[in-house]
Amino acid sequence: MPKITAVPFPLDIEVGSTALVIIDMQQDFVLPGGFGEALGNDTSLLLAAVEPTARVLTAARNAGMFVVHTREGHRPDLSDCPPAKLTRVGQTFIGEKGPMGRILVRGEKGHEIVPRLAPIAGEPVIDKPGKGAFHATDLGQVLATRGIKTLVVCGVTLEVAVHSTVREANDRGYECVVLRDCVASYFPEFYRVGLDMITAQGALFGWVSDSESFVDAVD
Ligand code: C5J
Repeated sequence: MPKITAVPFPLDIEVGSTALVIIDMQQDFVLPGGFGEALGNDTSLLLAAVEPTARVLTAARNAGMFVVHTREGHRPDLSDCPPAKLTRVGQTFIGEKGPMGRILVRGEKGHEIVPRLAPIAGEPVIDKPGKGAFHATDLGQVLATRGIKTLVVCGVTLEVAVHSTVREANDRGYECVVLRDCVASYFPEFYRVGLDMITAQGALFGWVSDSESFVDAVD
């Protein structure tokens, strides 16, 4: 069984019961003109995670590993958007028109996954209205149907959607491995602490590894 080098200790990852989960690598977060930039952030910090994730995605596909993508966004009428998300100062532009279409709205260009990581046939895309990928989605059902026990997690942002999803998954009994160069934050401090929080106290929420170790493990 492949073993991946990780902190706080190496972990077995059986290809057949492991899924690569790529979280919210959407144009709205990663490229200028979307949600991330509207919040006042430097989106280039997130773009840096795309190439390492592309290498991981290729390795996972070559190994025959199950791949799942998620997207954060809302129905065009915003009926699935919690009122607080619409009214909190700083986020009131959800649903407004930007250069990539209506911000965080399904069907708009900004809502799409960046072309470099575009899903292919057989890779489910989970549309989620929240930060965590299990909340109000069928992700649990999709993973259970495939007998998945371990999640290798990439995506953005580390402290928001990645952390929310890893915590939800950990509570549901999944082993989670976050790949440090395949996740990103708009805030360097959140990136550092976010990774430490996952592995603290003997893998409180899971493990942290990197793209090279993943590729070596499944090669
Ligand atoms: C944020 C996300 N950062 N997908 N969403 O609001 O991490």
